[in-house]
Amino acid sequence: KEKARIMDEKAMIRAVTRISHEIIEKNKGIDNVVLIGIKTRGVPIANEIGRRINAIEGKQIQVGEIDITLYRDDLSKCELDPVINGSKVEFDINNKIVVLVDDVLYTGRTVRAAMDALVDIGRPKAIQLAVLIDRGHRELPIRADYVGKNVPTSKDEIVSVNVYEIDGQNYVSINEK
Ligand code: 3GP
Ligand code: 5GP
Ligand code: MG
Repeated sequence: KEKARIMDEKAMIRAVTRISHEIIEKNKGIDNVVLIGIKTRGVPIANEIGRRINAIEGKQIQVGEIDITLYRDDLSKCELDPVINGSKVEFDINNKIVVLVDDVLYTGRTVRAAMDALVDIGRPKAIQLAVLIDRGHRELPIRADYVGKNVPTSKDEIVSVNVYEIDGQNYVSINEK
């Protein structure tokens, strides 16, 4: 059940545009930078950041994707264990600045698993993290370098991120579990 719309399409576009500029500024250009979206909704967000960076810088940034699946090993506790399910990174990440992109940052366990997968396929110069929404409740010492919107939530709430490519609309809402 929807409780509140926290971002409309315009707000999402502005946030993604700002993050794109921040990635370029922090890294003094994008010559050594690649983007990797975390499935599912991190991928269209990474692609959109990529399109914006290409338009701003006038050159192509490489975009890959990584699939982290959440295994529910204890249904009663709803504990989710993120495992690496696959990746589509068709370029070398050695000595690159890899910007991981996800829709929502919560416990940080998915990002930790993604970093595990990355160091298995190469040795990045650095790993940075961009998320559309940071909803708090971290369980690991992980933070994002680029945040679309900080959204304080209770653990009973769900942040519903809708992206055009998957959901047919662009907006973010807070829903009751
Ligand atoms: P995503 O793959 O697009 O990120 O975790 C699987 C899906 O469930 C995610 O889609 C996410 O959108 C959605 N989801 C909604 N609320 C939660 C939550 O509280 N925890 C997790 N792990 N996923 C959630
Ligand atoms: P983590 O808890 O590992 O940080 O997040 C787990 C995964 O589920 C991430 O891909 C994250 O995007 C997603 N996720 C966690 N909480 C939410 C939420 O409230 N809404 C949505 N849409 N995704 C979430
Ligand atoms: Mg996600």
